[in-house]
Amino acid sequence: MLLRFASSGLSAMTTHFDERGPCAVIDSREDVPLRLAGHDGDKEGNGPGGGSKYDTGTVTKTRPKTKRPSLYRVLLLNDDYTPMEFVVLVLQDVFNKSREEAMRIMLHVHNQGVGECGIFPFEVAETKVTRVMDTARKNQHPLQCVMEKE
Ligand code: TYC
Repeated sequence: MLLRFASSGLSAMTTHFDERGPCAVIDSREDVPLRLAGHDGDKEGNGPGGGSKYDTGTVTKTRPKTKRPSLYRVLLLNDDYTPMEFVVLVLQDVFNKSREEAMRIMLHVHNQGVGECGIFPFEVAETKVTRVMDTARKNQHPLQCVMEKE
């Protein structure tokens, strides 16, 4: 985001002056690095915000870097023994699917061998896989659930 403010009437800000008068206003309330736009320094030693002839009097605000979490696809695998109804109930319970959607996914897995239950951040995917596997083991079904990086 580009910040450009007049120097008057902004009491919470500090104003930088050079030979041309007020040229930059810095928000002193935030711990965010600020630099003058339009020039990142050069071999003459005019660093960012250093007051070279390239100064535009505009301040840029560097955003803290944010990373989106990696996503993981949770897959259900077919087998010959787990009852269809059990798979449908697991899809409804663990993946919050409607009865109709759960039935559709179960039949897809039954016919194709594998099917997607959802895509989630790592820890959510891991928890769902664990819930499916624990429920299957407790009920002595060989149902398998895995996750893969999207
Ligand atoms: N193939 C199983 C059956 O015929 C049903 C089933 C569907 C099992 C999906 C696992 O992930 C699965 N009883």
